Amino acid sequence: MSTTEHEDESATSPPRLGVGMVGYAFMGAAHSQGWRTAGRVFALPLRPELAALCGRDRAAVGRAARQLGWAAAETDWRALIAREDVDLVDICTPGDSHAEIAVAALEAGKHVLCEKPLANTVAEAEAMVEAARAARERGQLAMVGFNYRRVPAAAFARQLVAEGRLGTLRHVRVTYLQDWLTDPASPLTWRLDKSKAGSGALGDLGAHVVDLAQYLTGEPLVGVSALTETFTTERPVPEGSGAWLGSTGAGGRLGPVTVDDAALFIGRTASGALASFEATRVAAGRKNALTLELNGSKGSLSFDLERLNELSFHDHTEPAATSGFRRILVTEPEHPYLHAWWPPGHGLGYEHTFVHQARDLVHALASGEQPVPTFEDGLQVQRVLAAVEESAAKNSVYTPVPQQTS
Ligand code: SOE
Repeated sequence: MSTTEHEDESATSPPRLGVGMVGYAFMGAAHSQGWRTAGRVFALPLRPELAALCGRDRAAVGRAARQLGWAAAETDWRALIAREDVDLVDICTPGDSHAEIAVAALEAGKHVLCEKPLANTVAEAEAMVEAARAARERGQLAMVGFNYRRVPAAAFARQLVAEGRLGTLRHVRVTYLQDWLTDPASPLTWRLDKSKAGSGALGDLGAHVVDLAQYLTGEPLVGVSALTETFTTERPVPEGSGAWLGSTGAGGRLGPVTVDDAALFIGRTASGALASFEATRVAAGRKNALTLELNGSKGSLSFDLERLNELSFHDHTEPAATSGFRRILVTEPEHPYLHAWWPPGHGLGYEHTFVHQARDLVHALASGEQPVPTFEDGLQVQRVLAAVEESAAKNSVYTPVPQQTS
């Protein structure tokens, strides 16, 4: 890794930023990685300290704290946010507790990072935005964790769009495909329970791609039309919870799945580009396939999360005979975040997005500038998800009818 980030550092250590985190499963582990690593790679104006980790099970949270590098463990999130050594509360719990914890933490004077989706409902997200606005007046900051904005290739794609290299945008084409629910015997975890998760593939994966589409285009989605489906309506009730997607051994009892397995929707951006989205957790063979293509009057971009060090770019202003999609290896020091990492060609991965997220947030906290994505951005995504659900519920699908021959 490059040493240049550290060369400017003065001998004195930067002031500490005490982080307290609620939740320690998949996202908690990913955020921990970010907090642990950011200050070792980037020269940060504040020194993140992993002060305390919170979870309900005393033994399990103690084990997780030791494994993930947290100094202390708490079993009550209210005790966590009351701690004097915690300046920022990082929320990595299922969506049903985001609003309550975030609002309480902001009211207690803490900064907040909240994992996506911001909340389970628009009403909750609105309350969070209100609390964040009031806290902003007091100098506290809040950010939502859409980590894929921090893939260097995605951040670079945003730069190219903002510079006008694509011209007027016409198409936004996005998919986010996973397959961990393909097997009907896959257990009924919290991610399949509407009261906990808000929605299924829609909120879990669709939220990411809606945010990414809005971030890359710089425009909100202004209208959507959707189909959703739950292919497996009952699944075995799990006997224990697993570290990643909760897939530990399941018992014989079946319980109802109350969320979508898949969501398909189309939409329009504010400037009139047509957008299409597909989010599913039952696309056999697709592990974490987030693909994105933008087509504009001057060029196109395409990206695949399973090849996240690459970005394909077609410059339509070049002579037709030699133009075409070029693969850009996004590992140069000029690319976003890459100056602090490895020499060109030595790529990054999924976990680095959380390091970049922690880095950007620390810089914002030190400068007092509002970090992005804001809670307002999270609310906008939530509104799109709600519109998708409303459209799908109306099921306004037209049946092809044979032409009348007289
Ligand atoms: C599960 O589908 C999941 O962990 C999502 O919840 C994350 O947000 C995504 O980054 C990876 O997949």
